[in-house]
Amino acid sequence: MALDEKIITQAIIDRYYEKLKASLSVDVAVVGGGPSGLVCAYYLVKQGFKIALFERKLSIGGGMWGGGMMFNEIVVQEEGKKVLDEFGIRTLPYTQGYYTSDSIETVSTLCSMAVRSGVTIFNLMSAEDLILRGNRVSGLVVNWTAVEMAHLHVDPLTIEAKCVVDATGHATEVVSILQKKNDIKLFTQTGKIVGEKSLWAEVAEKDTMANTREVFPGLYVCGMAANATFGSYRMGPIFGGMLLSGQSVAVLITEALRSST
Ligand code: 48F
Repeated sequence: MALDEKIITQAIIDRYYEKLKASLSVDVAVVGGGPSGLVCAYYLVKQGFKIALFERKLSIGGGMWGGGMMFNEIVVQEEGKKVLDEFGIRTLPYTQGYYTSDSIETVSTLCSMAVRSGVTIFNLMSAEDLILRGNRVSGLVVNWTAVEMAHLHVDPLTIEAKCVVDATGHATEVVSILQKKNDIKLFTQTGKIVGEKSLWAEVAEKDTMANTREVFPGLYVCGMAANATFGSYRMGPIFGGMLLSGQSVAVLITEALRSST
């Protein structure tokens, strides 16, 4: 059989458009494909929700690939290890209560399990705005990262969503956009983004769980974005909190979506 370039091109376009059209209205739109966003998307899709995840970069995995300072190993505690176990990711005990795992195995498995469970991931797409209906976030505004990088004057498209998750890490981008563009009050102490503090692993890991929550009607934060929004410390290359935060925000959203139907 002779290969036909037109069919190859058509196949890519048709299949991509199928994915895109099927994602124009979702239960949850997750922004950011780092560890917390991937774990969140995985647990939500397992509950039967329709999930699309938008990642600015070409690669999924956020800050996890590089472990700590490009040493591609990550550290998790007992609770974080349980999440890795659920994904079938191998860990090695290091010393009492500390485990390590290969960051490449971890990212690639989180990503693979999320996609194979039904999460639709759009890489190379950035969330540049939100849709607000009254006092509630009801969708995302997305554009190609290439448009953003080239500063092209090209209008975005929209994704309708019952809930949006900001899993954008340190930059807490989605919440920042919401705050910048609208005269709103967040569910933080100050009503604004409180901002990230310097590194303190012990407190940061604990705080991540408490800070994983709804920050405005319809908008949730998880992972490092949760600590940046609510004003806690960074934790450095220990990842249990990121994994548990993704799991925890999925539980919160599941409860919220189930109780609203
Ligand atoms: O930074 P990131 O890995 O977030 P996380 O899940 O994990 C944080 C850890 O990696 C580490 C840490 C804890 O040990 O401190 O930093 O909280 O992943 C965030 C992803 O979001 C993407 C970004 O490219 C990255 O892959 N992202 C950020 N802004 C946008 C975005 C945006 N506006 N649209 C789409 N993707």
